[in-house]
Amino acid sequence: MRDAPFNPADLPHRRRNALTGEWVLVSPHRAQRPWRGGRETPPADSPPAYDPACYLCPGNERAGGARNPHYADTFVFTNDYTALLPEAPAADAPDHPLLTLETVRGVCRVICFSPRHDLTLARMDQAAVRRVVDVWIDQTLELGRQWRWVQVFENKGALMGCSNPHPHGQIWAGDALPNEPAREDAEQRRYFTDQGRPLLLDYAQLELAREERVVVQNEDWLAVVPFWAVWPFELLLLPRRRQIRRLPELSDSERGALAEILRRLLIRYDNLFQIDFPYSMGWHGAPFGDDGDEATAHWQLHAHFYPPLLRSATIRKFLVGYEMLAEVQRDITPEQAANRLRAVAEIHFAASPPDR
Ligand code: H2U
Ligand code: ZN
Repeated sequence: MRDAPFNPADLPHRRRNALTGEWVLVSPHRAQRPWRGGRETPPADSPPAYDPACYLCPGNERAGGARNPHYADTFVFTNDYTALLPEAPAADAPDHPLLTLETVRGVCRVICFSPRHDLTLARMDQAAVRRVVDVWIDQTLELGRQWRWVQVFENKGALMGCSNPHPHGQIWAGDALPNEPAREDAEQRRYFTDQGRPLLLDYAQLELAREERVVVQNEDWLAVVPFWAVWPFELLLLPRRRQIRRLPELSDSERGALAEILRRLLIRYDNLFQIDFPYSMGWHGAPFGDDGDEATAHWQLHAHFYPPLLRSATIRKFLVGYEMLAEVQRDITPEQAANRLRAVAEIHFAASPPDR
């Protein structure tokens, strides 16, 4: 045993997340362990195309009394329960270094992806997904004029704590740089200083050359289960051709290619366990306010997809115990997860079979 070569597909090891500097414990030998824990209830029947009780459907009333317009494709509004407020007085200087606190200002918005209550991004056609891409870009451009960090994200599925199946995402924009992008900023900057190239542009080339973890690709984008993935079927979506610091820098054809690859990867997600696959996804790009090419030379735009499911539609992964107290851990390797996502079709399982 001692002389056998180390095989990371069989033996415990740790991988370093090059984007955050954090380590993940990988325990592939454990993937076959029996499961006696809880099961999620199987997903309910598909919702109606219009739900009179839904606060996101066209024409309906929201909390606080505002009424949605009869929108035809996308619709953006200020969150009625906003987590950030645009105006706040400056906080007093902390009176003890252990009790540090600062004022934060910002805005929260909700984006309806479609007037149809029963759709998801995976079930929308490419033109409709492209309209969502355009809204993400327009909102990022507008909010980036005022706020340092613009977080575009989608929380999908009851498993992710999403309250409503109506296809929607959110944007929170504020004047602070939050933890995750702050770590990514530091690690990308460090790599750029050492290597002279953006970390994620090098990473995209490396993954395209190795092919082990690539799930989908087109002329402008690739999606991989990252080498350092924590969530079983986590994906990282990256530009492959050139440095793109933020969403608004995408060309028309890169936007179209983005809509195409998004649909393909989300259909694969749904097909994996034949359900509307739950996840949190969101975009990271260079913070605003760091202007000039030099200040953002280390940044590459990317999206993260974090799905909570482990090995079936009903078994979810929890980050608890060792993971809360020591470090995060996964069982199946990222390479095995990429194989499984590559093995499923790119035609949605719910799509009716073609006429013959
Ligand atoms: P989820 O994506 O987590 O389900 O959140 C939907 C958002 O919609 C949530 O942030 C907001 C909630 O505050 N909301 C409104 O803005 N108006 C409403 O009438 C209900 C929910
Ligand atoms: Zn609805």
